[in-house]
Amino acid sequence: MGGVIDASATPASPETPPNASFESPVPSGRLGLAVAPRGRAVAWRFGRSAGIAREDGAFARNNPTPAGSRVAFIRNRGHLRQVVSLRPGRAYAVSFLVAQRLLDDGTVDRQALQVRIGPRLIGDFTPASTADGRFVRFTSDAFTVPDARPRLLSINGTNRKRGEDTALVDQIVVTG
Ligand SMILES: [Ca+2]
Repeated sequence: MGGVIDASATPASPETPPNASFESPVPSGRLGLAVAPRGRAVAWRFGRSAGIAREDGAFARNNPTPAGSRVAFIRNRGHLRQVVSLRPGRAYAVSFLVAQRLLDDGTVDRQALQVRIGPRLIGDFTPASTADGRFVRFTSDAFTVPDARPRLLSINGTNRKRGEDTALVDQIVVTG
């Protein structure tokens, strides 16, 4: 399973899920992290080691936020999910901006992520570890669904190399 990473690709006719840029809520506190926030405006459901990071907070301050001032973080085996409605028979892909967390000492994390629609794997990749912490666009494998039933879109941390690993995600769109 692959998907491609291409910084120049612009998604065609994107469908944007609510809170796709993770601007809500604004994390408070010294760390600037909202761990597994809940609520209507949040739209996403997070596992307990995932949530929203403020641009000047502990997890995102060395990565230039590409859209707005907040991003999602997926630490270790954390995940985020949202139910999406898709039309049967149409070719879709999931696309988002992603970066490995750049730490204060200049080292870069190597979190690997899996992207799924329901149980189906549509992307399994390790985002590029960029020295300047910039985000690149990931686009999943194309997929179709057989019926109009709502489906769970999820991005899951794998923490394959163990230790401490965090990836940052922003601007999720479903193209089709
Ligand atoms: Ca954002």
